[in-house]
Amino acid sequence: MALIFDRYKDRLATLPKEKGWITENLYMYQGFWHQSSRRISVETVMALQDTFKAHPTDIYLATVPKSGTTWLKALVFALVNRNRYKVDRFSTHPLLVSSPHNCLPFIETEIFRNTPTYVDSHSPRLFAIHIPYTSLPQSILDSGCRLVYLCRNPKDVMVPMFHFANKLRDKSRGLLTFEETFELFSKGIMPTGPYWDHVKGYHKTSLEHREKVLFLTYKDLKIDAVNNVKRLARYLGNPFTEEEEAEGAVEGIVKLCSFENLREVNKHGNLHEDIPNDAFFREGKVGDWTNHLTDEMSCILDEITKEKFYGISLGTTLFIKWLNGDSYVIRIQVKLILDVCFGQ
Ligand code: PAP
Repeated sequence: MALIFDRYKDRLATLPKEKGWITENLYMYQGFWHQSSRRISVETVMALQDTFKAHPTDIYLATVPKSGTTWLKALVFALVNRNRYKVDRFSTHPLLVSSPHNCLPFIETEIFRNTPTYVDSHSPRLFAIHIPYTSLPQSILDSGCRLVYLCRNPKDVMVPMFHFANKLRDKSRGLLTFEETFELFSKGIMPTGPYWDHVKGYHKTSLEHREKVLFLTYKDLKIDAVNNVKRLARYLGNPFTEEEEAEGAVEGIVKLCSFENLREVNKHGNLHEDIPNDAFFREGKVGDWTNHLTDEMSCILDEITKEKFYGISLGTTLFIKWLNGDSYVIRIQVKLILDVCFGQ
């Protein structure tokens, strides 16, 4: 790790910085804030941009941190590997003994291994990323591979990020207060933030090139996991057969990856950088922000969200409508703003 950090230290020194959540500082690179000297960091983004080679069969799961990454990792790992790890024999399933983060790694953390799994893993290669769309390595953009984006209400992203950061922060720096967190988040200052710009990058591509990005929301997954897992499977070119559906394969995967089940499996042990496995499981609900944000904070975030999303959605909607005369896109846009601003 030290070698990679050292390679980019001169570039790091030129970047604007701000107060960090977990690490001391966040650095602005290509319009987004990143941590430094950690596995998921600005140095990793630079290193991947310089060296990473994507394959057309790759699958990338992209999220703003705390949007449901762990859940999406589990679902996609279970569905893509369902012939290898049968739905009727879950007792031997890797997700029953290991964290979803071990089963399906972040590409950012792979670069630090002696033999990254992307060097010799079989197809399709599955990776998660927190990298904003506009900072993705060019080879991912050019390869024709598939991306799945999971979006969560910003207020429901800020709250888990607040708890997670305070768990991981160096205690000598003191804990973040909720007010400080709100201030940073609403200014867009969080790891891989601004939240809104991250969502917009992937959302825009999902409208313009539906084959490139499947855009899902945490709330939709919560409301109807079965149909969204089927949708995921179709998008990934691996739809469930009628026989599988009749045997309850989809329900089996949803159950295996449920919050309760994964939380139980991950009660103990640590991931890299001494992050406890259980730090990725807190409430697992839609709308827990109502227990944390004041009405005023909620209104401010709703205003920012409306302003940020309305601008692009209108432009993109008109563009797409002009292309294919399709009112479906308008419905998706309105739904996105409603879900993301007011979804509980
Ligand atoms: P990451 O981006 O750092 O990997 P991520 O998994 O996105 O973290 O965030 C954890 C959130 O997902 C937690 O939300 P909460 O704090 O609001 O509860 C966690 O509880 C939630 N989560 C984890 N697994 C599941 C699951 N199986 N179903 C629903 N939510 C889940």
